[in-house]
Amino acid sequence: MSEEKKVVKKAVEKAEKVADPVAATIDPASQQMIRRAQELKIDTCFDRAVKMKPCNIGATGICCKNCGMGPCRLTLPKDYDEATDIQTRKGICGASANTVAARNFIRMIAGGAAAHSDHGRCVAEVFLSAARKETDAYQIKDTRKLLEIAPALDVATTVEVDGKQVDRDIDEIALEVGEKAIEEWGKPHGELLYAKRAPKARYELWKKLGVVPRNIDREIVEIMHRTHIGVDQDYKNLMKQGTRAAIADGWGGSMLATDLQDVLFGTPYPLTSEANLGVLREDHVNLVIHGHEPILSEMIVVVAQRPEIVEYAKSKGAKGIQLSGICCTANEILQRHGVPLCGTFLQQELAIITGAVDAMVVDIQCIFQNVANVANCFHTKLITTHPIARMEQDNVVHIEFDEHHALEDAEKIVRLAIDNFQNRRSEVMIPKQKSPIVAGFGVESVEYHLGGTFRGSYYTLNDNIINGRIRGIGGVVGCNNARTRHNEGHIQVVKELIKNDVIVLTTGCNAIACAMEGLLTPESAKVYCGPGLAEVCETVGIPPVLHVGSCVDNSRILLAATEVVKAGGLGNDISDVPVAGSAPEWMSEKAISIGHYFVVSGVYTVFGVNLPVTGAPKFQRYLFEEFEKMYGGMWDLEVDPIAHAQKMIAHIDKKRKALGIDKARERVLMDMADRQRLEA
Ligand code: BF8
Repeated sequence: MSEEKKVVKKAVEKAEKVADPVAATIDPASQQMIRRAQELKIDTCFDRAVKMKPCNIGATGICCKNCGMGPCRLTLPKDYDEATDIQTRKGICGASANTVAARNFIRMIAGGAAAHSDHGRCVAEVFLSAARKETDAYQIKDTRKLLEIAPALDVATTVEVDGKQVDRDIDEIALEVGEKAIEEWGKPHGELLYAKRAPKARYELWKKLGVVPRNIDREIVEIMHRTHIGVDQDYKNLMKQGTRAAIADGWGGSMLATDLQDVLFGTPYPLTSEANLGVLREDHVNLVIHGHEPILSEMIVVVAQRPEIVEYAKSKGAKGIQLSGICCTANEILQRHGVPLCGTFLQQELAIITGAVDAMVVDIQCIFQNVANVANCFHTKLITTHPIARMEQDNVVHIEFDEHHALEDAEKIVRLAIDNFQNRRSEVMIPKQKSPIVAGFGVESVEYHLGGTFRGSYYTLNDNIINGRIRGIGGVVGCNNARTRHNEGHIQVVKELIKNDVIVLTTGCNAIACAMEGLLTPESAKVYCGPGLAEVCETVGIPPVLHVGSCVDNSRILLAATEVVKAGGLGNDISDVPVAGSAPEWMSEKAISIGHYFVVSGVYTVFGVNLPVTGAPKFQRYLFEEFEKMYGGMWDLEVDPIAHAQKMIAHIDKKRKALGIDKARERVLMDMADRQRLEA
């Protein structure tokens, strides 16, 4: 065979390689859609992951492409010797593997913090417009939450009149909150105001270590400066800046996004809904909302409920309008309106492959460019809406969304979806799988459910941790990753935790995975939990896995942990509490930023899949071991989901022992024979 023929044969073989649906995902609905895509010869991320092998040098964190002399690949030698590594393994400029891995790592933090924080900035701008009454579409809805966050932004809620303190005008407070909030991104002096929302001991530790952020943008910019060729060449100093930027994300941009969204759109309280591709309805106009900022999706929810719009849909032959969500926008409109979850990050192409999606509207983050190619194979209109997130394909419609005419823009989008209903051209195939869920927990509703209106604190949660019914708290979050079986890691980690009496707080795509698996129902407690957690869930009527929102809402987990500290009995800082974090299937830079702000807030945090640090063992040890000495929290990597959960449980037990509450749990876990012996 000629060389040319060999090349063509290889290319054909490569092109024909497709994913095994069962190996690709644990979800039967997704398996069905992957098969359907393959029949239709439409490639999905699952097929592309089979065809494209990852670069092992990049994946282990030791490829430097920060200047034009590289990329320099600092492959880990078989005879790696830490003593000589710094002299023998270096880039053209001399950068060591530790420097390269740390630079890459904090650039990921910068990317993630920028994404969350730019989202937060956009919300703050809309908030300010609403406070100034420049827009009718957005109003200050949750005044209770406004009054709660105002003091943290140094905004007074009362004013002195005739020697007495009286309530200040709510519009005035909102305006000042908006102005103060927006300053957090770029103020020239002072420090991030929300840093003081952390437990006092944590804030003081950050102060001592010099990592309290100055403002949000500055910390991100400084990462880009320090990682430029020839600037910071000390992995410890690089990580110090990575830490400052991560705190600016978790306790800054993300926390402000969550708070201001709650004030504008309402603080979530538990509600019921459904999850998975089966929420699409053949006889309805299906409009799928995908992305992250609720600024757009909130308006679509409003417009889609208007009677004249529903009538318009009926005039086109549909029975109504079915909204559903993908990715974190899904979590946002679920937690405030009960709009069902259509799927996770890896299901975005699969939703269109059902043939039932009349329009998919996207804003920012986690949107595959390939959704445009998939949409082109169907009648689906793909609509981009954000000036910073457009697509090159010709079939994409761009309707730029502007808060000043938000409702008009939303109406244009909904009508486009309705008008497209009659254009369905291929056979519709909607998987039947969907699971009932209870979602919409927040710091406030956890307090209500586990503390009651009488106490109004985290006392009951703490009490159940102290008496051992609840062993500890797991924050399990993050993405899906096409390099690992979709949802398998998420579900195995969460099931192992709840089986061992660890209550789980979840966000992001982990929350959607748990929803699809039926873990977000109070009934699941009886099936999957250990006896202690099952008893608490049954008594209080909550699921063992609490959906606390989207990825920016990981800030809710930080504040919940802070409330646990404040309620007393479990130490003085987050690092004392029996809590552990996890992202079993992470893939985004946002996940790295989240992981790092969990770690430096005092939480032991385990990631699955891989971490781009393993090519620089000394740097890896710094993150995995030495961070614990400084921050009380540290990174870890564990690919096996059961071992992953067990490591979290071991950490939780270590904290229980340090608090002197390990004995209480041994008592709780007496079996029936033990009890009978005692009674006798
Ligand atoms: O912000 S969990 S895949 S959707 S990055 Fe993206 Fe990851 Fe999903 Fe939400 Ni978060």
